[in-house]
Amino acid sequence: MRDRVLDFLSERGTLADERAVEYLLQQRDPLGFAAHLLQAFREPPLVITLEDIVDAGSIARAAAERGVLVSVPRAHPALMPPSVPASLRGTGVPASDIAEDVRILKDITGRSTCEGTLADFARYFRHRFHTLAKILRSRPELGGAMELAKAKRLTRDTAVIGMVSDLRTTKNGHRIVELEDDTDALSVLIPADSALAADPIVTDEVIGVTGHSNDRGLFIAKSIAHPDIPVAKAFPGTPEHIRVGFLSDVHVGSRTFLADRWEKFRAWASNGDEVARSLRYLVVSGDVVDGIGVYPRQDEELLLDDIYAQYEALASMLRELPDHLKVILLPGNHDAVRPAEPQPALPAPVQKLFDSNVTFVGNPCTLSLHGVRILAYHGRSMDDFVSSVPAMSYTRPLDAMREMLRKRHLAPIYGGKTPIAPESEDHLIVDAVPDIFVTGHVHAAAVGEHRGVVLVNSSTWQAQTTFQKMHNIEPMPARLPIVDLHTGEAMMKAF
Ligand code: D5M
Ligand code: FE
Ligand code: ZN
Repeated sequence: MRDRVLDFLSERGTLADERAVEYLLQQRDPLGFAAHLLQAFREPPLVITLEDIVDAGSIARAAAERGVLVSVPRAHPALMPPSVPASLRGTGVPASDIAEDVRILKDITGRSTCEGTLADFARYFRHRFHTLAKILRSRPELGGAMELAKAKRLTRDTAVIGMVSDLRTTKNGHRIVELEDDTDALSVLIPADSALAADPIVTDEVIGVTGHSNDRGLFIAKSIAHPDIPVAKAFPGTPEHIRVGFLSDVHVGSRTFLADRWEKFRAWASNGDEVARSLRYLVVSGDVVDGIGVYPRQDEELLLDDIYAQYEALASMLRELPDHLKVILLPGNHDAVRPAEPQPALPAPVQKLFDSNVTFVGNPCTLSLHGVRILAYHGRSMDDFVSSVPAMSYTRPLDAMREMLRKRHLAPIYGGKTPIAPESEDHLIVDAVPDIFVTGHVHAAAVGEHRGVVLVNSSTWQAQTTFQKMHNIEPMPARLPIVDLHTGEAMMKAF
C-alpha cells in the first residue's frame, strides 16, 4: 500500500514526506483519503507534510464526516519534516560554478547498420534472447537451466529460459505462456490459482521458469523469474548538489502548446529561486516539436506547419534559458527522424538551428552526468504496455517503467505501436543498470524508485489534444521533475 500511495501522489505531481505517508497509511482508505486531501489544495505543495494535512482542515473535517478520518495529530513544529527534500534546500551550488561533465555512454547515432531484412530480424532476436538469458542464468535457481528440447523430455523439476512467443488464457482461467529458445518451443502452464498468474508477462520478453513437464507435454510453472535488477543498488552521489531538470513532449508548433506555462518556467529558470540557480542540466526526452503528418488531420491542430519553423521556435525558446543550463535533447515519435527505435539524433540541418549549449543524442540514450548514469527513453513502448497489460494505465507510467527494468528491456513487445529497427545488437536492452531512468511520452508526470534506480516521467508542455480527449487521456502538463545528483532525491516543480 505504501508504494500505491506514493505512486498515487507522484502521478498527481506531488510527493509526501515520511510522516505524511505514515499518516495516510493509518487511514482506513489511504488512497481515498489522499484523493480528498489533494482536492483541498488549489495547487498541491511539492511535498505534502503532516502539517499540510493538518492545515487542510476543511477537507479533513469533510472526510471525518464520511468516516474516513481517524484522527488529526498535532505534531510539534520542531518535529515537522521539511516540505522539500533536504538535499534540495539551501544546498545548491550555483550552476555557473560547475564545469560541464557530460559523457555519452551508449547511443545508436552514426552506428546504425540494419537494413530490415529477415536475417536482420533473426539476428536481432537471437541477440536479445542470449543477452537476457545470460542475466537470468546468474540467478542460483536458473544456473542449470536446460534447453527447452531437453526439459520437455524430463518429468522431474527443472529450470528453463525462453522468449515468450505467445500468451493465452484457457477457459478454466489458467495462463499458457509459449516459450521458445534456439532448440524448441515449450508450453508453460500457470495455474489460475497461483500467485504467479498476476505477473504482467508480455510477448517477446525473456523469462526463466522453474517447474516440471507433465505427461501431456505441458510445463507446470512453480516460479517465474525476470532479469530485473537482482540487488537494490545505492545512488552513486556527486560531491556537490548538482541538479538536473527533466522535460519532454514540448510539442512546439501545436496549437495546444502551453506558451504561457513555458513562459512561467523560463522566468523561474532565469530569475528564480536557489533551486533554479543550481539547475545545471536539462534532459529533454523527445517529442520536442509536434512534427508534420504524425497522425491523420494533424495540420488542423498546427500553429506552425513547417518542420524547420517548429525547430527554430524551440531553438529560440532554449536560447532564452540561462547560459548555465546545458541541454541534452533526444527525439521522440513526433520528431524529424526515423520512427523505428533506436532512433538516431536529430539530423544536422535541424541541429544547426540550435546554440552550442544543446547536445543531440539518440532515443534511447545512456549518458553520464558527473558520473551519474542516466538512461533516457522517450517511452513509446508504454502504449504497448497499456494495451497488453490490463492492470496498466496511461496515468501510471511508473508501473510500465518498473516493468521495463524488471524485463531489462525498454520495448519488449514486438509488433505493437513501437516500431523497432533490427540492429545487429538490441539497443533497447537495459544492460548496465542506470542510476536514473527517465521517460516521457504519456504526458503524465511522476517520480519514484525501483531497486535503487530513480524513476522520472517528465510531463508535457501541451494541453489535452483532440485525440487524447477521444481516448480519455488526461495530461498533467507543465511539471518539472528535478533530481539532486548528490543524493538522488527528487522534487516536482509545477508551473
Ligand atoms: O502521445 C501522447 C499520448 O497520447 C500518449 O499517452 C500516447 C497517446 N497516444 C498518442 N497517439 C496514440 C495512438 N495512436 N494510440 C493510442 N494512444 C496514443 P504523443 O506521442 O505525444 O502523440
Ligand atoms: Fe508526446
Ligand atoms: Zn510521444
